[in-house]
Amino acid sequence: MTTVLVLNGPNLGMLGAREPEIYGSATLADVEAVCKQTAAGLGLEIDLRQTDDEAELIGWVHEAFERRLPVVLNPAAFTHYSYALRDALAMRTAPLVEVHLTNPAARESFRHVSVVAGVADGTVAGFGLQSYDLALRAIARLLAA
Ligand code: DHK
Repeated sequence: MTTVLVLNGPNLGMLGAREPEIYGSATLADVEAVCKQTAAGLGLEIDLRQTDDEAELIGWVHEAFERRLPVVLNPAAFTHYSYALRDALAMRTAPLVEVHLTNPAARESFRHVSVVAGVADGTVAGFGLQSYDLALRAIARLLAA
């Protein structure tokens, strides 16, 4: 069974407590539950991880490269400025879908740029927890294509 890495960047471990008026009341454990349920229906397994550390996240991207694993990635704030993350993702050997809970295009101007989007197959943003559901469905389509 194919494993999908569901990688989450800084501050996403604080979901539920973090600015709930923006990010909602769901926790990262709730994100994991949605991902597990969706993945089971698609015949996939997920390995969900979160870090506040850019180097650790890049290490996981290298692991995905080496193991040829598809990735659903919420880079959080790294989305907007981490060229190092972008360069790691450019090496990818399997589908990559960028995901966001909120719609960055409808928020502050610094969130309007994603340095990651250009190396992803696509981006799902603005649907809260369901963004992850949709991203996994996109991964399944890409794997089947
Ligand atoms: C999460 C973050 O932490 C922000 O830095 C991004 C993203 C948006 C989200 O909507 O999931 O700008």
